[in-house]
Amino acid sequence: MKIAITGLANSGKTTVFNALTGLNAQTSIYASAMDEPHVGSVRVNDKRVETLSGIFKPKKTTYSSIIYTDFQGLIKGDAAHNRKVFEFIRDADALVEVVRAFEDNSVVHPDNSTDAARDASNLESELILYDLELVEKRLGRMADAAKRGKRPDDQEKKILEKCKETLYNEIPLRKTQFSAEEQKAIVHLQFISIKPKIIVINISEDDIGKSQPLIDDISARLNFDKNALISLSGKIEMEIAQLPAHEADQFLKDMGIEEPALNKVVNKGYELLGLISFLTVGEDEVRAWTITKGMSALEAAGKIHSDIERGFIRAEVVAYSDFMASGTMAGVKKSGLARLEGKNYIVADGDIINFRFNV
Ligand SMILES: Nc1nc2c(ncn2[C@@H]2O[C@H](COP(=O)(O)OP(=O)(O)OP(=O)(O)O)[C@@H](O)[C@H]2O)c(=O)[nH]1
Ligand SMILES: [Mg+2]
Repeated sequence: MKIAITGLANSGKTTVFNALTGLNAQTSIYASAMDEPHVGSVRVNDKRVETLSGIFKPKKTTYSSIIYTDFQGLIKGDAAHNRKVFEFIRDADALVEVVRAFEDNSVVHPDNSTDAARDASNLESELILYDLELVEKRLGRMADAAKRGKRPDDQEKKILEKCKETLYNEIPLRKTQFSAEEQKAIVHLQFISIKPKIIVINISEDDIGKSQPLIDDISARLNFDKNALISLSGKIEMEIAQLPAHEADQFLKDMGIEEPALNKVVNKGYELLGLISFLTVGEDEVRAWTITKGMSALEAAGKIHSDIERGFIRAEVVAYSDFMASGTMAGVKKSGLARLEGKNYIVADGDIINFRFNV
């Protein structure tokens, strides 16, 4: 999964990037002008993988991972600049938008005052404007081609008109229902406002544990899903991410933080994108694989290797909880909790799968 961190200049994007990745990219009180995004890959903590690795003692243990990117800030009303920024994040699966709510006179706010709801609303408008430009360009090209005698693709045109109307009404495409067919027809356009978005409200450390009213206010004013709003102190979370694990735990407790930003963002990301994990175990490797909810056993097999998909015979499936109840594969089989499933079986989160295949 690829997550792009975005937001206005000086909102704390790089600080949050460091908090999420444990890296130490340069932050500054001035707007940065980096040419290339920061990129960091982070493993997705998964207790099940840890536990299974302890049991199977494999040569290798592999967690799922998330790639985070951090780039220049968006600028309100500067479509040319924003276009440049968006070009870098068009292949992201989801956006994490950092919105400043911390007060600090030494850090310049591009609009000269701290107002999280205003900023979040402005950012949403920039996403919408970018997509609208994209749709209009595409429709314009279709019209030109029609003039030259090329028959337009009616299906695509209809979907683009639907997108255009939505965007004109200042509604991001992520709030629109598209059929599977429609999605397929527009996926190549790589819209920005269609991507699932998590808003991170970057609060002052004094406001930790007190930000619910702010979250409620932003959610109401923007008509934005409360479930996809997270508040955290970027500065503190960045400090935590640099500490060794045992010290980090104590620090979190002292600060009254229930869960570090890292976990919150990953959990929300999985939830919004509808992702789940299945597991493979053995002496060689214990591994978590990330897939989309609703995928079949055959598609899951293809995630591992196209040969396994092609030569798919059966999937031996054991639910993680069933495995843990008996502790060994032999035990699970004896109690009849190991299932043989076919191609169309819908994989569940935590399934331990052994694919039988023949190529
Ligand atoms: N007090 C306080 N300062 C913060 C917080 N988060 C970031 N800052 C400070 O704000 C300044 C900007 O932070 P960055 O993380 O560099 O912001 P950015 O969004 O990456 O900025 P650009 O890349 O320039 O757009 C730095 O001096 C940070 O130390 C916070 O939660 N509290
Ligand atoms: Mg930065």
